[in-house]
Amino acid sequence: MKVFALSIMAGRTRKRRKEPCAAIAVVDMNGVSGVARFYKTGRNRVRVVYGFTGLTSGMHGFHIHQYGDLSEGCKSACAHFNPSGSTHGGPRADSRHAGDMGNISANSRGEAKGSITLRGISVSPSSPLSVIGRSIVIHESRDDLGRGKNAESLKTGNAGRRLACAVIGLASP
Ligand SMILES: [Cu+2]
Ligand SMILES: [Zn+2]
Repeated sequence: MKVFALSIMAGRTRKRRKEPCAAIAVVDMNGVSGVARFYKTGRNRVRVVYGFTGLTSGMHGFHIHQYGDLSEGCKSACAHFNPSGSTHGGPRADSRHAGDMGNISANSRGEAKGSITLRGISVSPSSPLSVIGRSIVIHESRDDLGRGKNAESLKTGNAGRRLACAVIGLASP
């Protein structure tokens, strides 16, 4: 009976154990702060869990940009991470940059919390789709997800100025 109870408990523990966080980006810039954590959920599938404060209320474009180079602020992170050479889109669109994460939505207190699952990226450092060493950028304006009917929409989603950014690094286990 004792053994039976213990094995049930062990099973529960296993079920509840979370996948370790593989990568992390810590934002602290222009009054915006918070963290985005990256979890592997499948082959080239990653779940991003984020929480930020210090935003203006409303929608803000949220992307993985190509480089983790912040030597000139968020500008030197360059364009959206786009290993497939596609046009810009929303996170669930067929045609999208791998780094397109859509928008985060901040409440009246300037807090944005949520999660999103992305296809076409990896948290394995050796993968050509790896996001390690790249950066996340939070924009001033809403990302139109490529539906803005102009050239810029298919490049940047017209998300405007780069408010804050952070390098994506390996998370400590
Ligand atoms: Cu961006
Ligand atoms: Zn994009």
